[in-house]
Amino acid sequence: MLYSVKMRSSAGAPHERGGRHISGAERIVEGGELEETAAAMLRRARTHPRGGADFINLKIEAVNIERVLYKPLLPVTELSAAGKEEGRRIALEELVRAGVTPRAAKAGMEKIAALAESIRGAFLLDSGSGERLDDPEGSGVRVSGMDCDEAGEYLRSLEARGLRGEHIREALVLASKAAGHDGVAAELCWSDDPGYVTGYVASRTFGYRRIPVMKDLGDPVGGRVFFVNPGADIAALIEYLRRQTVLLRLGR
Ligand code: WAQ
Ligand code: MG
Repeated sequence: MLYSVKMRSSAGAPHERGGRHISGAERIVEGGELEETAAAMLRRARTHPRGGADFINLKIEAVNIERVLYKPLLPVTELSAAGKEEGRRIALEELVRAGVTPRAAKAGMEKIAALAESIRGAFLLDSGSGERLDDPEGSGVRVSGMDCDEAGEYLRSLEARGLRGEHIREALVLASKAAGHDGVAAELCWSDDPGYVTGYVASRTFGYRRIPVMKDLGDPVGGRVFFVNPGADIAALIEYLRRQTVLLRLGR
């Protein structure tokens, strides 16, 4: 039996009553891993760099195994950039190489760069025109319902290359799920953690292309953009990103 385990934590009040978001996490695990997984999430909520949580919501649901899709984890490539300007220039080049028009790539970059504070989800932009496709007043599309299968093998392969930590694991799983949908041409992302300046461009064709600097150290604003192929069924894509359970595997 597989279970989805989701945690979200906040300070001051629960999220729905205006509390400040502290951290969130989700995993899909076997029954035997439930306790360990839940304990690790509680620890994370209580000792997060953004502060300790006053409210922790932990939700555990059985997953219908017949509805699970399996997709490949994207291969990871590390690019180099000396600073934020170079990082962003490289990201634009990578997006264009993945089939996004220069105009849409620029629009996506500006969407994130113009945020006064981070929003919860990802912008969906047309990969040709750069027009926003999700609710223009909304806080973006939140991707959920994914984890990696055979996590040990996957983690060891990344760690062997010096790539460790929750940021990479979570971002690679999210990017791999999104790239597994035919409607997604590419993704642009950088972290909202003030101390974490790394970002990436991901696509099915070129994989997860890691860019070491995408913003200034201390900047608490990050974001995500999915560039959507013209003609894609937007409602179906949003449903896939939000709710379809996807397990990511090495190489297949
Ligand atoms: N679905 C959609 N958008 C999301 C989600 C989600 N589940 N989680 C976060 N976002 C959006 C939201 O706007 C955040 O502000 C923004 O993305 C950044 O989220 O070393 O840490 O979780 O290879 O801060 C990338 C580099 C790290 C990792 C990304 O993103 C590496 C990161 P964060
Ligand atoms: Mg973050």
